[in-house]
Parts: sequence; C-alpha cells; structure tokens
Amino acid sequence: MKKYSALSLVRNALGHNRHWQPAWRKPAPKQEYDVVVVGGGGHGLATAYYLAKEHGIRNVAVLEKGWVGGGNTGRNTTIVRSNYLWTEASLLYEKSMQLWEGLSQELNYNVMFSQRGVYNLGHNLQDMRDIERRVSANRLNGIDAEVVGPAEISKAIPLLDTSASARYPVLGASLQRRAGVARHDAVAWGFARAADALGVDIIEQCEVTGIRRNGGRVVGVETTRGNVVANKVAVVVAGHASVLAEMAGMRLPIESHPLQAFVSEPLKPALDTVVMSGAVHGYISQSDKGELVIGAGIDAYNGYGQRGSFQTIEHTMEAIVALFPSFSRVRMLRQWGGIVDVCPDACPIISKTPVDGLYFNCGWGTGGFKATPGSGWAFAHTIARDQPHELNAPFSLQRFVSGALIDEHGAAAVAH
Ligand code: FAD
Ligand code: PYC
Repeated sequence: MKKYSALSLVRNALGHNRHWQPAWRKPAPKQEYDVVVVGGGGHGLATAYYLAKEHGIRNVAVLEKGWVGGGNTGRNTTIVRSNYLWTEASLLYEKSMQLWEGLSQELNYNVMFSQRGVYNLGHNLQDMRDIERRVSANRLNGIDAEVVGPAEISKAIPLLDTSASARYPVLGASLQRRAGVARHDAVAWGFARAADALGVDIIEQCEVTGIRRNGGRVVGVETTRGNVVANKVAVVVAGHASVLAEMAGMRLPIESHPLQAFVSEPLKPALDTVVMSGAVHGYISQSDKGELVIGAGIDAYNGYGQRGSFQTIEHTMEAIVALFPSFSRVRMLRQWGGIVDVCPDACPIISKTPVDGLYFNCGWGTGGFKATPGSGWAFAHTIARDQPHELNAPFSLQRFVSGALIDEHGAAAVAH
C-alpha cells in the first residue's frame, strides 16, 4: 500500500492534488463472483475486506447503488461505544470496539478514532437505576464503565447545565472512557481502499434490482448494469433491507424510519467529550473542525425520505439548548436525515436466511456505525463458513421465531 511522504502532503495541501491516485479501482462488473455484497456502506465494505483478509475469498464484488459511504455511514453522528445491557449485545459491540482500537493501523488509513469518552446522562431516579444496572452489567462483561456524579460531570463538561434549577436536572451519568467518535467517511474509504487492494471489485452506481433464485438457492442478482451470477449474496443495505428481502420473497420484522442530524457553524473548542441523553432525545459532540454535531431521536413515522420533520428538529434543538444554555446563540448550518431499519428488540440481524447462499445483515437501527468493523468481521465469518460465529449466533432471524429477543431499547439510548 502506498505511503505518503511529508513533502507530498505539503504539495497536496498547496493544491497540487490533480496527481492524486484513485483510492480504489473502478472496474465494470464481471459476469460471476464467489460472493456479491449488496451495499457499499461501512458494513458492506468491512464485510468484503474481512472476507478477503480473514477467509481468503477474493473473488468478491461490492455493488453500491450510489457512492461508497453515501448512506447512513456518511450521515451519522459517529458515536462509538460498547456499553450495551445484555451480554450478547455487549460482546458483539465490544469486539467492534477492540477492532476500532487498531483500525487505523490495520487499514493504514487514519479513521480518526478519538476515545474522548461518552456520558449517558440520568435525569431522574429511574434513569439512575437503569444506569447503575447497565454499568454493573458492563463491568461483569469486562467492559469499562463507571457511574459518575454531578460534581465530576460539571468539572468535565463545564457548559452543561448541572444546576438544581435546570429544566432536566443532571443526577449523574454513565461514563465509558474508551468510547468516542470517528471520522465517518474515512471508515468507508479506508475499508474500500484496503478491500480493493486485496482484489475486491467495488462497483458504484450499480443498483441491485432483483435477487435471482433457483428453487431454494440464490444464484445471483439483477442490477442496473446487467445480471451477475454469484454463489453467495450478502445483503447489507441499511434502510432498505425490507426492499431487498422482498426481492428474495421474504419479509423481515423491520420498520424503516428517518433519523436526523445537524451541524452548527464551527466554534472554538467547547466540548471535548460526547454527551447523550435518552430522556431528552439528543446527543452532542464537537467535530475536529469545530462544528457541534447534534443528533435526534427517530421521526416516528415510517418512510424512505432522507429528510425528517420540523417537529423533530424543534424538539432536538429545545433539548440541546436546555442541556447547554450557552449554545442557544450558535447558528446551525446543515440538517439531513438517514433511514434506519429498526427491529422490535433494537438489535441487529446478522444471519443466514431460509434461501441457501443468501445472507442478511441489517436492523442496526440508530446504532450501527459503532459496529462497523465488528459487524463486517462477524458477517464475513458467517458467509465464508455458512454458519454464524458465536458472537453473532444470537442475532439470527431465528430469534423472531423462538422469541429469544435481546431488548436493547434502553442501551440504544436514542428513542425508537
Ligand atoms: P449504509 O451506510 O446506509 O450502507 C448501505 C448502502 O446500501 C447504502 O450506501 C445504499 O446506497 C446501498 N443500497 C441500498 N439499496 C441498494 C440496492 N438496491 N443496490 C445497491 N446498493 C444499495 N450509529 C452509531 O453507532 N452511532 C451514531 O452516532 C449514529 N448516529 C446516527 C445518526 C443518524 C442521523 C443516522 C441516520 C444513523 C446513525 N447511526 C449511528 C446508525 C448508523 O449510521 C448505521 O447503523 C450504520 O451506518 C449502517 O451502516 P451500513 O453500512 O449498514 O449502511
Ligand atoms: O448508538 O450511540 C449510538 C447513537 C448515538 C447517536 C445515534 N446513535
């Protein structure tokens, strides 16, 4: 993989970037692949990378209807943490956290993973009971977590209103110090470049319009750039999983909702950690460029528009200003929405399906960015071995038949 010298970085910074090499090839689709991955978000690209790297399966295509990272990967607020309640979920997210901790080195690409800590605020007695329960559960699973009180919170986050008269009094918080944020695009680009270097074909502007079956077995896909034969098809299309499932004659227990985010004008450093509050439906961090990055709870209706309603914008801004009164005069620059696929238990599906050779990875709802490397790693194992890894076995479609749901609505920490 090419390394850049300090001199070449200075030259590029001065505008001589016309000689930049493309980070991945732009191949036309071949007629046949061992594995076709549908969806060029972080999860799809990570899946392709680990298929090639860990399992030696390199005759792989990633088919993306738009551009790499243009879905939820490039639209999210990038919070990475592993403080989930139940053992099944915490172990999966913790695997991902461990991969994040070495990801820039692994990909030789700076994904700007910044472990600046995440506070989940508690505003009433029941919040604090839930926080204490979750912190204890995390520690039993070897995951760093602590309960902190208002004095410590006020010292760490001076602009947060911790006064007794606050609209949402802060009684305490959970703190995961290893948690933080990463640069969303870089994650997609890093996985894309590394997968390409291992021989994976990344094909943008190629929409999958049909899934071809021969009886109970998948045999390929139909696309806007022709039909492609495949021994295995792995679908990772956050927001559109139900659409792809229908193409294969299946129904998934998923609802699709808009989820919005916002950035402000850039400010001088004001917030060096991440603050979330499930009760007020808001979360906030400050990007390295200085913008406040703010997220909401889901818009309650179902839909595929990447927008969202004014009502949610108003509610989120109200909540953030109640928590941080001094941000009331900050101007917001941009707003956008992504589409999140939510399962009834707020946990993902990483699974084989009743169709041989067809696999689905979806249902991450509002919280899949943090799982990007772990999800790709576990999904690649599932596809390569045609059986789940023990980390993702609890997240099969079968749980909706057996009833073994894993309720993570509390730890999801964003209303859905
Ligand atoms: P995507 O990045 O959406 O990739 C799926 C790709 O599939 C898309 O590029 C799409 O174009 C493509 N596709 C769809 N249909 C087809 C087709 N027919 N053919 C070919 N390609 C197709 N998670 C966190 O952990 N922390 C957060 O702070 C956080 N904040 C969020 C804030 C917002 C506003 C949103 C919307 C989401 C947030 N999430 C967060 C959730 C997170 O973004 C997602 O769970 C995660 O990025 C999903 O990654 P993905 O690769 O599966 O999906
Ligand atoms: O899952 O941590 C999360 C999250 C934060 C914002 C949206 N999702």
